[in-house]
Amino acid sequence: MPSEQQNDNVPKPDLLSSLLVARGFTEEVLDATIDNLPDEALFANISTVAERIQKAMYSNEPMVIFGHDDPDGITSSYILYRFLESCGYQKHNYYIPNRNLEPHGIQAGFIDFVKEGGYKLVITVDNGISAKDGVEKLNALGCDVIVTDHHIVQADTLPSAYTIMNPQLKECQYPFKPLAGVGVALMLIRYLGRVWEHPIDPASYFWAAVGSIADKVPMIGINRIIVRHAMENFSEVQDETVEFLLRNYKRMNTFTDIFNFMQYTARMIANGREANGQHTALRFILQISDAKAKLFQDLEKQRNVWEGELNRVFSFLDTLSAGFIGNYFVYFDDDDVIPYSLLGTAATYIVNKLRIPTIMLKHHNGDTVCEGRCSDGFNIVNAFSHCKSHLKQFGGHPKAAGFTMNPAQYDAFLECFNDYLVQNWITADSDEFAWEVEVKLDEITTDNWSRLEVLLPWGQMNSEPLIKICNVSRRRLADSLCIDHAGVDIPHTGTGDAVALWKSSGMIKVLHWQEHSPTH
Ligand SMILES: [Mn+2]
Repeated sequence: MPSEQQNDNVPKPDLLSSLLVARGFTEEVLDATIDNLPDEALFANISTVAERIQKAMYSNEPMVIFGHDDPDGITSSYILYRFLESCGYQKHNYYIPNRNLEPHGIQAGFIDFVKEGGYKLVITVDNGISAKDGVEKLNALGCDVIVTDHHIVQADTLPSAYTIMNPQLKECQYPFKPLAGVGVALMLIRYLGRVWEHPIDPASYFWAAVGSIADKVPMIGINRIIVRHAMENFSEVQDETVEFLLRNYKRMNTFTDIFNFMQYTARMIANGREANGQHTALRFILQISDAKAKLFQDLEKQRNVWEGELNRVFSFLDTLSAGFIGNYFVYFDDDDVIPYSLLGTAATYIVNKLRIPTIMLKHHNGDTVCEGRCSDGFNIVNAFSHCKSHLKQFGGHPKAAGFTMNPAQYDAFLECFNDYLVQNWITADSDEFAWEVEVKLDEITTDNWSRLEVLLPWGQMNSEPLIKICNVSRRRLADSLCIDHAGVDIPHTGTGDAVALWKSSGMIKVLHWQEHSPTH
């Protein structure tokens, strides 16, 4: 550190405390552990869920977990499947619908699967809360359906399921609502483990962390406790898949490395969609024999293709949004530039860039499909709810939602959506670089900088700290910290103020540079 010597006696500002204050966090937030988790019995209907699963297990009923083809859905399916297996269940299976082949929800392919397999019980994870028609069809086959989900509850599409576990249910007393689908699945197996006196695999927390990070849930409250627990106990996790993935991964020394590894795992299992309810990523995680390596190769190959696609789409979006001025962003992908499975990712990219509500639409299987994303200050699922008379089906969260609509409804929808925006979205002239803490360079020490790692995991409502470093030159900044090359370029001469993101215990990414005028 450059000025440490002359300033040895001057107390350094406590960056961490300043950030905690800026975020409205108390010290207790940082100290919370899984011992502080609320009682899962507070979930509405959870004892009914447990009794029905127990009945199925005791009478050896064929049962199937109906998941979802994203990392949240895959990890949800996995931890429930593994837990039941560890309890000695022998007749359970899973089905992961492929969004490229079938619309969202319980569709004909799955209903045939249940019929042919003679399944008497279906447990949905990370979906099902609006599968009214699908559940009706399954019931007609004599099959009970337990819905576990975290998406918003809509009265008119609520299924007549055997029972429903969802923190969003009005009658649900569980105090923390924004769990991921895998968070709900984790609370279910924690409850089952407790009432059946059967231990749950500690690796379940790792997978719950991966699914929660991937689903971009707010990284506060219970979500933070789950991920933090998984990070702090990472070295003790005994899991074939984690061990396998680590063999191909760099050394891990810090919590930032563990967090990055979780994100890497999420990106890996975001691939693998197959037909007939199969999924390469779930097969990879479940596989314990040599076949695991082959499945990993398949996923890796798909990830490379996917990342190539992603880069192509991102550079298209850069062109599309260059110089854009407006309150919100609508793009209809008439030319089929963006694959359906990347529509949500594309919308997120625009939101991060322009910080305005964004919807991306395209034709898909005869319908118009849409993915919407937004940042704080707007609620996209409420916007879709406002327009629901024009939609076939919609669902999601305040910051990420999607819908399906009859193409003929496009103009009417857009008018309705616009009405909602005009009334509910005020584009604040917000300073993009609203830093949380302002410091001078010599107030940063290795110590107070690396301590910020206790704020991990990053996510919605707890992002990487944004710090303004005043009156600094490029050389002095580079003497103290590594500068991430992906940030803005800082001139080699002169001084200025840097608005920078905390990237790791020794690294900074400068987002904005304000040069001091030379006359100063
Ligand atoms: Mn989810």
